[in-house]
Amino acid sequence: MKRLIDLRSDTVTRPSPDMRKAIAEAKVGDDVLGDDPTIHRLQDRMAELTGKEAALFVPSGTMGNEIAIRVHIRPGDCVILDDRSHIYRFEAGSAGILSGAFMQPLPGDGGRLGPRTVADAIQTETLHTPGTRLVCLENTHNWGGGCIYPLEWMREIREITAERGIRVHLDGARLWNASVAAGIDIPTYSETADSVMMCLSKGLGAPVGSVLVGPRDFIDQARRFRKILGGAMRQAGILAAAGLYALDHNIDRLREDHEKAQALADGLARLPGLGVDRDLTQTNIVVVEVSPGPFSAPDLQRRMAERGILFLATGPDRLRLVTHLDVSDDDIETTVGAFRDLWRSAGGGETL
Ligand code: TLP
Repeated sequence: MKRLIDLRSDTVTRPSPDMRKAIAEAKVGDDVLGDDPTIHRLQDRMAELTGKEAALFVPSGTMGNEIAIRVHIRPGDCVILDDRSHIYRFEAGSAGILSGAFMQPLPGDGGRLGPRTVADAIQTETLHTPGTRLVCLENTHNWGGGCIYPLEWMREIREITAERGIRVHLDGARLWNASVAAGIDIPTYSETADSVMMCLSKGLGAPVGSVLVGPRDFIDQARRFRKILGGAMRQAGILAAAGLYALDHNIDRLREDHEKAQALADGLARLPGLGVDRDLTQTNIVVVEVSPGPFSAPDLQRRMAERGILFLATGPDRLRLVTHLDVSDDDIETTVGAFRDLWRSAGGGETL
C-alpha cells in the first residue's frame, strides 16, 4: 500500500519502536489507588519541568482544559478567551456544559489577546453582570497558524489579572513548540499562568495523554473532577512511560518540524492563489488561504488525498497542514510537488 503523507495534525504520530519498548517495560500499579510508579514519575517530572507544585496526568488536552476551568470558576462566572481558541471553538461547548461558564470571546491577533483588550473586557460582578473570574490563553495558537504568544503580553495579562484576583489558565497543548521556537524556557511561560495544560500526544509523539500543572490544592481538586468525568485510570503507567520517553527524546527535535513547516510554507506560497501569513507561521502549523480560482479548499483536500497527501480544509478557503515527527524532508518536497502538478494540470503556473 502506498505510504500516506499525513499532515492533518501532529496528533497522528504513532509511537516509535523505542517508545513502544518503554511502554512494554513500564512498571505499573493502580493509579486510582495512588500506586502507579510511572504515573508518579511523569507527574513529578512535569511539575519540576514547569516549575509548578503539582501535576495531574489526564487522558486528553480537552479534559485537562475543562477540568482547569471547572476548578477555577463557579457557575455563571465570566471567562475571557479569544474567539478562535480551542477551548471556545473545539471543545464541544464543555465549559458551558460542565462548568456553567459564561464565555466572553474576544478577537485577537492570530488568536493572541493583547493586554489592553483583556483589561478593557474585565467585568466586576454586580446584580446585573457576571464577574470575570478566569482568562484563558493559548500558546502556540492552533487556529492562529501555530503562532507564539509574546511573553511580554502574557506577563502583562498576568499583572492586570492578579491585581483583581482573576486567574489565568494556559492551554499549552503546544507550549513545547513555543518554547523551542522562541528559546524561552517552560517555567518562564508557566509563571504567567495559575494552571497550564500541556499535551504529550501532539508533537511529542506519545499515543495518549496530557498533563495539567498548578498549585497543589488546585491539582487536588482537579484529581476529584477527573474522577467525576470518568478520567481516572488504573494501570496508566504504560501511557506515562510513553510520555516520559517523549520528554527525553522528542522536545529538542521539534525544531526540525518547524524547519519543515517553513519549507512547506515557502513552497506553497509560490503557487498562484495560495497565501501563507509568514508572520504567523512560527512553529509546526501552516495555514494556507486559498483565493478564488480553480480549486476551493475542500477540492484541494480531496484531490490531494487521492494522491496520498492528507491535510484539513478548515473552511471554504483555508487549509491547515501540520508537520510532525512522522513527516520527512522528502514528504515536504513531494507535497509541494503535488500541489504544483495540480496547478499545472489546471493551466496555472508558478509565480516565480
Ligand atoms: N487540537 C486538535 C483538534 O482538536 C483541532 C488538532 O488537531 O490540532 N488545545 C489545543 C490548542 C489543541 O490544538 C487541541 C487539539 C487541544 C487543546 C485538545 O487536545 P485533545 O485532542 O488531546 O483533547
